[in-house]
Amino acid sequence: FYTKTYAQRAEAHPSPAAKQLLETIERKKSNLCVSVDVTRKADFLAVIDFVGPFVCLVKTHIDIIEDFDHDLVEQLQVLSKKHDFLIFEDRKFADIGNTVSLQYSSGVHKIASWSHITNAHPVPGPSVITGLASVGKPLGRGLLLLAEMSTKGSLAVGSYTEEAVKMARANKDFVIGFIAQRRMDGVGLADGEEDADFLILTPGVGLDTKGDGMGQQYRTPRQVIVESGCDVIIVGRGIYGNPKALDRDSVRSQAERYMKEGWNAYLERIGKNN
Ligand code: UP6
Repeated sequence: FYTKTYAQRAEAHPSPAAKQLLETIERKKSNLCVSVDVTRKADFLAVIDFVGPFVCLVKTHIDIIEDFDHDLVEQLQVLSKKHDFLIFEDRKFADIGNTVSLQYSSGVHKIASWSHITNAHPVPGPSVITGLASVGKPLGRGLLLLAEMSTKGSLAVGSYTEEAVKMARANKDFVIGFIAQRRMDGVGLADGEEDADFLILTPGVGLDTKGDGMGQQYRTPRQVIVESGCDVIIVGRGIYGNPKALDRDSVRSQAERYMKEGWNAYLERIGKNN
């Protein structure tokens, strides 16, 4: 799948959530996902409105918002339609099936009702997928497994990563891909087994710094898309900077800059660079 276009993959993809994301990427010519990790509702909605034209996906951590209310979700959905992007709640579920199904469907945030995509740590085993699928599959949602992490000293390596990929292949009716640092095609594949087209969404992307002093490690869009074969770059602070000093023009120009870097890297990867 490394050299296939997003459009070719969209056409062939069996999952409605993956197809929707691939089609959005192709339509907007953007493989950029912005991670909006700010704690005030007004800032959250402002950043999303600024970056909206440049992204295929907006990633949220809904539980960090101090003044969360139902109106926030409604406005997020309005922005998603206005700017044509999907929503990914980065909840990183990691409990038994019954608990994650409740965390996903209920509580204050009711994530499944508005988030097209969410993710889970594979650490509990396949039951975490079964629990989330019981809620999300009927709604046409998709799940990403955290096969690797961007942080220094991550334990999600080696056989853990390989088992995560096998778990995904056994549940490809709901798992659409991975949070990972590289393509997973062929990882842990049995003899004669056919691989699935898993999407690779990659955090730890920044053009101006190598880390954040708290374990985060950054690579460039080109390293991620061309050298490691990932499909979507996830950028947070590299785009919105200091949430206490949000500046519309600078947020927009950074988003545009990352969008262009990500798209040019993709064109290079599929051999269409001039
Ligand atoms: N994230 C990572 N690394 C992972 C998984 N998730 O950084 O392996 C998430 C973080 C944050 C975003 O929770 O929301 O991606 C990265 O933000 P940054 O670009 O500001 O570092």
